[in-house]
Amino acid sequence: MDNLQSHKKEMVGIAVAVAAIGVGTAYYLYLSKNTKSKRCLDPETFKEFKLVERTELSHNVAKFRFALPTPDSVLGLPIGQHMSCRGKDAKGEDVMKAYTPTTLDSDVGYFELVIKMYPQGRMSHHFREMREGDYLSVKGPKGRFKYQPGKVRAFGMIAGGTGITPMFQVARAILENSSDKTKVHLIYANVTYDDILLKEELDSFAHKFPDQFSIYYVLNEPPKEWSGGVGFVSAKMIQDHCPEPASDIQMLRCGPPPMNKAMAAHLESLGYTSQMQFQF
Ligand SMILES: Cc1cc2nc3c(=O)[nH]c(=O)nc-3n(C[C@H](O)[C@H](O)[C@H](O)COP(=O)(O)OP(=O)(O)OC[C@H]3O[C@@H](n4cnc5c(N)ncnc54)[C@H](O)[C@@H]3O)c2cc1C
Ligand SMILES: *[C@@H]1O[C@H](CO)[C@@H](O)[C@H](O)[C@H]1NC(C)=O
Ligand SMILES: CC(=O)N[C@H]1CO[C@H](CO)[C@@H](O)[C@@H]1O
Repeated sequence: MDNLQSHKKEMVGIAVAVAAIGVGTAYYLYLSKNTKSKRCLDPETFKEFKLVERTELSHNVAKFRFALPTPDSVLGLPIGQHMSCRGKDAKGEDVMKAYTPTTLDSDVGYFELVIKMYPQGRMSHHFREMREGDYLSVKGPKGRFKYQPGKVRAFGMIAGGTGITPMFQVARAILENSSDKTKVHLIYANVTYDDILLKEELDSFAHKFPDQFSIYYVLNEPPKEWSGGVGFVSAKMIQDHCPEPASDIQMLRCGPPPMNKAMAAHLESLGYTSQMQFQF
């Protein structure tokens, strides 16, 4: 009797243990499947993504939406990092350039690139020729920048032309997280008014988050009515529109090489140390 009882108990115990292991394993598989299969980028090999929608934003700028393999996939790109896109130039030769999506991993099932296509640009040619249904080769993530909420009190950002895309991504991540109080002060330089990318989105950030986000546009060739800056970004503009040098702020730069060089010199002259700066 006693033996039988304890035997029964033992059997129940084993059954419970087996069930627990089964549930645990299933849960583990479920978790790992859901985290692994959802991330699509691979730093070692190019992956192909299908262009599902192309929207012209101006005569030489278009927004490209690419589908991820499943509707619940996420790209898996850390905020502020970029990826390498590979294509063919006008001569049919391989070309590879860096791009930062304007979307985040909170956008599930797709990612978007906003691309400015230069008449003589090599990768520009590839994007100009891309049609819905075509595939783009992408590898990543790339880049040293890693955004962590609360690491700095404020960002100053100086962008030129398409250099806006990494800034946009960081700003979006901050502003869409209501518990992230980091401030963002952006200076955005371009040649003409029509060159300004993502203007509607940027203006809506400034409107929705007036205490957290500010933007100052600078144009080489401003329209007649213009309240922003004129010419190149000057040290005075940085002083007036960005946080003062301090150990808990960071200045981010992304623009064409001559502009980055000029901005680095301005920042140094204003007393920003190299630890307070980052170039994408
Ligand atoms: C981190 C990072 C993120 C980027 N994200 C984006 C993005 O989201 N969208 C995007 O469109 N680009 C982005 N770029 C720029 C992109 O990598 C390419 O430099 C750009 O698309 C031009 O490549 P291309 O091969 O067409 O031109 P190239 O063959 O390299 O250049 C051809 C001609 O275009 C001119 N040109 C090239 N780049 C510029 C420029 N920036 N300003 C003015 N003239 C230029 C050159 O003077 C040259 O005459 C990013 C760059 C970096 C470093
Ligand atoms: C939002 O911000 C808080 C506080 O800064 C941070 O702890 C949290 O990880 C952020 N959430 C996301 C999704 O990044
Ligand atoms: C794409 C584009 O127009 N880029 C320009 C925007 O303005 C900055 C600053 O004037 C230039 O350096 C970029 O080349």
